[in-house]
Amino acid sequence: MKLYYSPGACSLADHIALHEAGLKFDHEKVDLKAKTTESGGDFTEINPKGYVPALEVADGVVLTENIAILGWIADQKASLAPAGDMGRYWLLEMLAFISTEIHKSFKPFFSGAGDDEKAKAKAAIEKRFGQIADMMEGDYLFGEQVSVADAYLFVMLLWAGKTGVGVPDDLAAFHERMMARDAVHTAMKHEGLN
Ligand SMILES: N[C@@H](CCC(=O)N[C@@H](CS)C(=O)NCC(=O)O)C(=O)O
Repeated sequence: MKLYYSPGACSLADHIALHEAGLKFDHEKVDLKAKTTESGGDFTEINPKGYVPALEVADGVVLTENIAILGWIADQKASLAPAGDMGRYWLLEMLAFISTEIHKSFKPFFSGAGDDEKAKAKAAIEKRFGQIADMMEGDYLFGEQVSVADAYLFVMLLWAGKTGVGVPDDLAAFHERMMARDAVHTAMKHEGLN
């Protein structure tokens, strides 16, 4: 199994989740501008969409999209999703919310947009952070057990720190809890982010 990633990008969520799941995997860094892999390969042959994350789960079987990859990782370790008949759907609901309402809203900060667009994005993300803080059921999104969605939310909070997006106190405390986890430390160290 191999994770294609870029340091500090959304692929960090998958990187953390793979460690939380205790899975063995290789990593390969991707140059997102050149669309090349660290070993000199053409990344668009791995993921024709040209973005990370991509997870090669078996020879020639490549899964892309955070929602799908994080869902797959949760299927490898049951505790990384909420329990019960509806657990899988609560997880998908949360991953979709983070992906479409938070992750994508950061685009103006990374695409050289003007101040107006950035201010609108900041307000939109802060509103969503307020909503997700209200959804937290305990130390983590679904209670006392970390889930793959927590890894995704953690990366969004890292980006908030870099872009000046405000974070409610509950999420700042969650960020600190996540920073203390071995899986987070290991993934960040590997990506050169410590
Ligand atoms: N729809 C994708 C988007 C992934 C994405 O936004 N990847 C960014 C890094 S966080 C990227 O690789 N951007 C480079 C590019 O699009 O060329 C997903 O949710 O996984």
